Amino acid sequence: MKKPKLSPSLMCIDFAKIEQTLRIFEENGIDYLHIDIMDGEFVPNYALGINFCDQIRKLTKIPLDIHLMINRPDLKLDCFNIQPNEFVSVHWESTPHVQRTLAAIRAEGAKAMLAINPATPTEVIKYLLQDIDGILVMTVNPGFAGQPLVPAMLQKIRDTRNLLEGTGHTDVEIEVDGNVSFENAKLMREAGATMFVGGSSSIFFTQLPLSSNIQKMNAIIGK
Ligand code: S6P
Ligand code: MG
Repeated sequence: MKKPKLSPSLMCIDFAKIEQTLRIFEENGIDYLHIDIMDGEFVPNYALGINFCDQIRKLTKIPLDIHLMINRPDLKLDCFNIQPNEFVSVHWESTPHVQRTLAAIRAEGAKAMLAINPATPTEVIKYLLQDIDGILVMTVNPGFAGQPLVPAMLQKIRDTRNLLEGTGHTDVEIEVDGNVSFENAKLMREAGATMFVGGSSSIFFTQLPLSSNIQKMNAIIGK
């Protein structure tokens, strides 16, 4: 199993403090920056975009973890200026050509991640195991920060871990996204998750300083 990694969701950042927040992330060894791209069609919301990714790349060397919640990502990948070592997630539900899309991400030298909505079974990855560097188990329905965990997702993380172990694909990350609170992160880690998206319920929990939240999260996930 891969070592645990933390990926704060920049959708939840205080935009007035973006540079100082990135410096705190660097000082505290943040692994990736999770960027939610929403098109108002695949999900009922709009969020960050291509320019935002470019701006963040200029401000820090922390690699991006781009979560595409858009219809037909296969037709739009070229717009994203994908860099080597970045993670790019595409939803299984968003294109009939998901294997082709995963291959196109890898062709850029980036890491391909398959995202699955709560109702999508883990088994859809069976014929894609050679094509992925990670699977993104959505633990809420995508579209909004601040939602409660869909409880059955803990079993889904276990099922995904068992599938990877059973097929010898232990080098594939399991990322969890949605209400990865301090309490839930512990359960998700025990279930086999390796990459944790921190949002309003953990990293950006406003009652503690950012660095305290990161350190608390690191301890919980065993970083
Ligand atoms: C949701 C999105 C997520 C959120 C994250 C927020 O559609 O993909 O990445 O930004 O879940 O975290 P929290 O702790 O507010 O659920
Ligand atoms: Mg996300």
